[in-house]
Amino acid sequence: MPKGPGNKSCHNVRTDCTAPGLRQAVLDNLYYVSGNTPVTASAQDWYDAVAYCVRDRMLKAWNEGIERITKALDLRAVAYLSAEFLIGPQLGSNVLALGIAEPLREALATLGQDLDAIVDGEHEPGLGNGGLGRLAACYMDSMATLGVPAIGYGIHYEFGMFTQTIRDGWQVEMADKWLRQGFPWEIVQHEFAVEVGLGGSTETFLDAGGRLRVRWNPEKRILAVPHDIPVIGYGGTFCNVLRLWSAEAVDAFDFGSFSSGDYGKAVEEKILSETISKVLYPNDEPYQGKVLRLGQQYFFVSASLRDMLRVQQMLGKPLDTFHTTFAIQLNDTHPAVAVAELMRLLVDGHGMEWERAWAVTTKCFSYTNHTLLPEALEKWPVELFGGLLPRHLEIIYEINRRFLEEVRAAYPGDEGLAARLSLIDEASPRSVRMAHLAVVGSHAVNGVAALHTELLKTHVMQDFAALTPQKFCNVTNGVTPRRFLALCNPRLAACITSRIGPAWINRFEEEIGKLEAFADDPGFQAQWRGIKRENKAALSALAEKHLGVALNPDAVFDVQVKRVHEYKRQHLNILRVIALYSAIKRDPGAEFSPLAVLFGGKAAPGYFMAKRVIKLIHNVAQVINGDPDVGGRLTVAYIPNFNVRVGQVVYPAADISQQISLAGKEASGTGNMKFGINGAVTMGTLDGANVEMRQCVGEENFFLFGLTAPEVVEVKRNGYDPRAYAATDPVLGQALDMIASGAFSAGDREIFRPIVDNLLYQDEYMVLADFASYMHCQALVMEACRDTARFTRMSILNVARLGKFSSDRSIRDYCRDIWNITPELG
Ligand code: AZC
Repeated sequence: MPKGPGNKSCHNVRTDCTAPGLRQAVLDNLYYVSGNTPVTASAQDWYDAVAYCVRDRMLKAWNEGIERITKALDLRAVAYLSAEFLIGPQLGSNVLALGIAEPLREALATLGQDLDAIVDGEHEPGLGNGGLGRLAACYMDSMATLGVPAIGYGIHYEFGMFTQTIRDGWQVEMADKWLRQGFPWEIVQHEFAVEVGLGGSTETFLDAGGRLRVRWNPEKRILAVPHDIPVIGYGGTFCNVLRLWSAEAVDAFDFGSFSSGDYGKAVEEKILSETISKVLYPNDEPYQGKVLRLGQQYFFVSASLRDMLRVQQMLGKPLDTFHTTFAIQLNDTHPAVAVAELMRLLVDGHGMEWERAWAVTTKCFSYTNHTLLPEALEKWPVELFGGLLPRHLEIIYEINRRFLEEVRAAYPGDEGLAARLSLIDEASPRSVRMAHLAVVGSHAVNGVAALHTELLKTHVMQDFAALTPQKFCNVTNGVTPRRFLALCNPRLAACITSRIGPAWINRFEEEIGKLEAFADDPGFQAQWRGIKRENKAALSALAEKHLGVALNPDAVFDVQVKRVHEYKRQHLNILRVIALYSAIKRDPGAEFSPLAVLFGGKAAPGYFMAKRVIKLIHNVAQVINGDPDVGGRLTVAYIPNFNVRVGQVVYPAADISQQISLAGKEASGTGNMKFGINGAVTMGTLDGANVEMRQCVGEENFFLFGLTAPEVVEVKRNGYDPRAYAATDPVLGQALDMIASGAFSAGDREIFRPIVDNLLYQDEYMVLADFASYMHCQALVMEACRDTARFTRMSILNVARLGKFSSDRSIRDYCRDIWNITPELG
């Protein structure tokens, strides 16, 4: 185990990491922080007491981290700008990083408390939608573990991702009041609050030197208050900060209005201002052009850049070396307005010449694209944009004017090209293309998997790639092996450590391959299977408790957890389940190895089709689980409110991981990696990072099906007709008929008609085209699962060969190829 601060013998109640020292610290916190004794303390009081005790032990590294960034003149830090950070529960991962689980467990046991129960009781901050937000959190973990100085900048949403409840099979959204009980991990830094302007107009004036300058007079000002969350690296010695901004009124209370009896008006300003950071927009891929959303984006970006400039000035460094202090990563286009804001701050705020400011800006920024779906690329109507950010619109026009001048010089006469590359889409309504702003304002642009980057270069951003090929590069996503193996799967982690030692935890790519030597060892295999079975039993117990569904731990656990979206094709999965059900019904006596098919994931509240798919899955589950002919051999369950915490129970329990998006649609996927490193074998298409995972694990250890990305294009070009597939494949035809005829809706033929009609007449994501191949693959999976030794070997090799998919490797790639930073800890 790593040396945490606790291995030093020290008797300070805030730093001592021995069991007696931790016990005293918890008791002190209980008494002095929550005003309780062990007799009166509630579960929440115990949690807080333990959390503050753990936080204290992070503060040495934390303070050193802040000093590092604000004192070292020659240091380049990453500023990771992201509208989402899905950080997950904090207590367990911080205890792991500090290496104090054992003494803390012992200390709590002497107080009659169970560490695991306290860890399980945490309400996680759901400050992200899905993959993009969780990736940002994995990267924060890896940067701290590798010793890359970094600040994560984002939004302190009062309400995070909604809580999903299920009523009669339908998704019902509830507000996520994650702050209701307080959040012990954050430190509010009022002294670093900054004012952010919105709206208003611009004017020109001559400065003292006689130069024409522009001034923005915002109509409104909002206070951005930083909330700092420590992100400690594994080993407990290096700590970065996640700085999340909340919006407050500059003047929270208008005494004049109050005195004249207008109580509403007295607090109006407060209410309006706080709206900015009130709630996370719950749409993942398709964006919504809402003015509040642009307000949120600008709010956190402006506050963050001003925070960075404050550091630059504190260091006493000139502004034109700003890029040597910060490498600013734009996580998708959500923070792309930063390009215009930095130009405004340098040019308007500090009187820098445009060319110099532009050179600094483009050396600072780099941009990660996370999607190939055209509807997900943000575009803001010019009128809306200019109403909220009039000065930024002018700056974007000027950036565009200069940029198009270069384009026209390089490709004279090609006006079509200029129109395609322009930062402004001239189609009605005229709008600002945020992805174009991000590309033009950055020195590097990356996709998140090899296939995705290739498709970006050859399709979505073809013209930019031709113009500036040197900007484009790939950084395949990764996940942190700390949270997604060491923490969430302690049994497997201990088993791995017993064979290859503990170095895999922070040297996953280098070490985990050593496991391969044991892939055929019968003793090791038996141990491996035993652990998987225990993990499945743990998930079954949860399903029984919360859903009343009994899952057989001896069944194959086949899982699809992710946002519900048509391109991810949960409906393909449920069609397969229906086909398997029909096969059992046709011949109930035939042999059928037990299979549990599990789903989980949230749908955007306004996404009609996705919500209906959730309902369909529930209805199918009800029929199948209750059918005596099936006799429990096939079970279907929907795990509600999928989030990081639930994921930590689900990934370790899966035998089969469903990664079945239509090829060319999923940028990378990261759930695929989380399942894989917990020993699940992937059943998937050649999409996103699946392609590279398959290369690593070997094709014999991956269940492949479906069209490839070029084949998808080809079939579409020739005129894709989904009905032809339904007509010629009786298994598919029957599955669709069953849904249409009301077999899963008590005879109601209307409720699922939109799904069936959409599949038959449109099927944009080609579910029907891939169905037969999926069914064939299913048969191969079942056959492989029956051969336990073979399947266990596949499972072990999936873990052993996925070293590349550690987010540590991704961060090293960013450091080397994009940020030009050398990690301090390897
Ligand atoms: C996701 C992509 O869909 C997924 O393929 C990728 O693995 C992940 O980003 C991380 O790169 N995109 C989103 O989650 N997008 C939003 C807006 O949430």
